[in-house]
Amino acid sequence: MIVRDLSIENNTERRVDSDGWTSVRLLLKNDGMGFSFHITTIHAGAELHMHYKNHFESVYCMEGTGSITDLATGETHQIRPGVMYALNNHDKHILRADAGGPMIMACVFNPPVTGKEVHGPDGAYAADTELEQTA
Ligand code: 9YT
Repeated sequence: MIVRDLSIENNTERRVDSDGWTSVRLLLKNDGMGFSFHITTIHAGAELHMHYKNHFESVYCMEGTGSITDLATGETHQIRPGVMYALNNHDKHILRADAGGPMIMACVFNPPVTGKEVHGPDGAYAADTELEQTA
């Protein structure tokens, strides 16, 4: 069994700070679960352009409000606590947190994130090359 406390892991190398977001990666690839699990804070007013070409991601909003735009359809969905979105088609998207405060999200990635990934210029995380080599 693995038991971890966000308030403790927030002060370890599991915490990643990037442009517009902070994430604590509570489960990573080396935990052997087949997915990674993150608690991510989208900073107030941030607008993030993302495209996880190499991963599926599901996100559940726990706190805060904002929106997500599906760039394939142009459709914008409001996000508030209780709303989940799943990027089941590696959907290119824009995630925005309202200016009034941050959004706090629980995120799952398949395949799991390995560690310190931040977005490349294309909005993606690199593929897990170890996986590709063994596939
Ligand atoms: C909401 C969202 O896009 N989460 C992505 C996970 C986070 N940026 C991370 O831990 O890499």
